[in-house]
Amino acid sequence: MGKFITFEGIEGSGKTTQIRAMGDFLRRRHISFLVTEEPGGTPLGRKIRKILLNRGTFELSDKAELLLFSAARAQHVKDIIVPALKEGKVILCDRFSDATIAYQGFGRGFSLDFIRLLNEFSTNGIRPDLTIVLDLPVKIGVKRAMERIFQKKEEEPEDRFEREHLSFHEKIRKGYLSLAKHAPERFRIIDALKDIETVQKEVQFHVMEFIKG
Ligand code: Z5A
Repeated sequence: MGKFITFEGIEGSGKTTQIRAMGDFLRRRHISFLVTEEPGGTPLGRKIRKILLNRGTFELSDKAELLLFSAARAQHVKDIIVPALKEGKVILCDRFSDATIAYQGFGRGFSLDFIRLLNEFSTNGIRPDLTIVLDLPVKIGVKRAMERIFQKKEEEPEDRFEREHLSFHEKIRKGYLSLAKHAPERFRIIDALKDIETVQKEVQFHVMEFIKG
């Protein structure tokens, strides 16, 4: 079986940057890996991602949002995660079921028990083996994310969540730290305020320690 590693954190915490660097590191060591993301990772997931992250012209209810993330995850697990695990790959996944607990549970206020049940249903009980949380103050994370969005200059920017109040992002950060506190065997928290190279060294350390196991 492969190894399922997820990267979590508030927006702009550096997940994409670190996953890319970790992929390069594994490639140089000839370790077979797969990079994927949620929402996304499959053709259906990418369509759902557009609905969820672009501002759009219609309102999305909190319930519809929760179910769309779950629908994308169900397809992602079936088409991408399970086959890659069977092939023995190391999976580097940008967000997974913990994101739903953090955003829709701690952030939007849905029952955590209900979300856990929904997560079990959409994942068939598949959970990450290791979860890296990149932690930093929300003001800095949102600033980094907005700068990246402006740099990209997309016609339909993926900024629906970044436009939430800072208090929403504070709840997400607290949510991740609470999840990590309750499952220290799976979570590793990294201070994402440090420079990119220092963060990368810490990510490498935890990932390689886990892989060598
Ligand atoms: N969401 C949800 O609500 N429920 C769910 O179940 C799931 C997701 C799965 C999409 O996630 C949104 O969906 C997300 C939660 C919600 N909310 N939002 N927005 P996403 O992962 O696709 O989007 P994101 O979190 O906004 O990703 P991001 O903005 O791309 O952030 P990132 O990947 O963590 O950061 P980055 O792109 O690597 O870095 C951002 C910028 O900071 C970039 O210019 C870097 O060069 C810079 N950077 C990175 N690291 C550093 C350090 N260490 N120092 C200085 N600058 C840095």
